[in-house]
Amino acid sequence: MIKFIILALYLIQTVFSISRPVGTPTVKLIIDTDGVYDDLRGLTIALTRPNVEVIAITTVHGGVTANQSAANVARLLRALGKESVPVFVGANDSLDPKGPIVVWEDLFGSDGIGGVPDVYPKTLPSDYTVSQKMDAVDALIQLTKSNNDIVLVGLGPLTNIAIALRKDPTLAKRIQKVVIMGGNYLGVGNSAFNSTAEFNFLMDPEAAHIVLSSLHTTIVPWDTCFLKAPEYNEDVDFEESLHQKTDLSYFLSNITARGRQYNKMIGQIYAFVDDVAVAVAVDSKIALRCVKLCASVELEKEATTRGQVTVDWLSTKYDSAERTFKTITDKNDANWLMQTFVTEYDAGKINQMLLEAVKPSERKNNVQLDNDFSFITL
Ligand SMILES: [Ca+2]
Repeated sequence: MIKFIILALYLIQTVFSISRPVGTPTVKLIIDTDGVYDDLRGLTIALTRPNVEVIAITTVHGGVTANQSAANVARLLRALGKESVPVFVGANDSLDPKGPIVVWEDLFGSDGIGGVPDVYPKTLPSDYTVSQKMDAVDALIQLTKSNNDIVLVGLGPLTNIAIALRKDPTLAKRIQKVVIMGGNYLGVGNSAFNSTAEFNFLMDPEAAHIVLSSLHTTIVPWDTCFLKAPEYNEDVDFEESLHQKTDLSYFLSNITARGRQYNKMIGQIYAFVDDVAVAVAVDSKIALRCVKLCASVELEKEATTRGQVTVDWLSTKYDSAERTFKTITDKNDANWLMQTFVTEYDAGKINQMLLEAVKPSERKNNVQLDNDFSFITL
């Protein structure tokens, strides 16, 4: 009998070691996104890596509304045959309400993904109705209760995450790690107004402030994306994954065409942005160099720096060795927690991840190209 039990245990262990290779543990992600074209390219990494389980995708206002973001995500999930991944719609405005979103159509197109609804896979009315009934905020709270090892990725304004933290402060303790694409640490901005602020943080500075004063996060700041792109461009073709002869590559090429053209017009490289945050969440070794700094967010409404990340470069607010605030006053005044800013990343590995994502031979469940597929050029 004992021999039989030992044999059974050995067989069970053998089966599990075959089905899950040693050294590739599953990373459980929840991704909060405003669903514009660069978000979708980043999402393809998470949705196609063999060691990654996307528990949910939550959507937020940003480049487009949270509802449009959900429809864009639904379209991507159809392209990948991943319709089983649940999508939850969240906040459609910032904590300090700013009213209806004016979509930056020159960059995003009318829908945030290039305004090409008729190219593969065509936009369907059902894209707008397939999201879950539960609100994104409640989904963040509930899903982190039923999964204790969630890595949360923020690719848009941090409104949903901030509301969730306010509603349930214990959320901060339940999340294993938070990776954010947003903010800056050198004052490099990417908005026409408040030009020292990064778009996601500027869209909801109060939300960014709540998140940064509640959690130690890993931030992929805009400065890194902007400043490192010309250097990495020497060795990596940021658009290589968009020029493969596959359905997903064509889709990503089409939805990014307008944005790439706009970038070209302003003399900017269409480099990796949201892709970096997703890749770092999937594999922390993607972050080649980081700097740990106590940081907060400028909230002054009339300031030209509203939305910019304020950085305590001299560590006057926080003792990094002791991981404590130096004075009670500082804690009460600002609560500047230490954040990890990614300052260099492995562009080659991210490119490889994207190539593997778009190549059918590298993944299962590939979908077939529509007969009426067309490649657009702007
Ligand atoms: Ca985004």
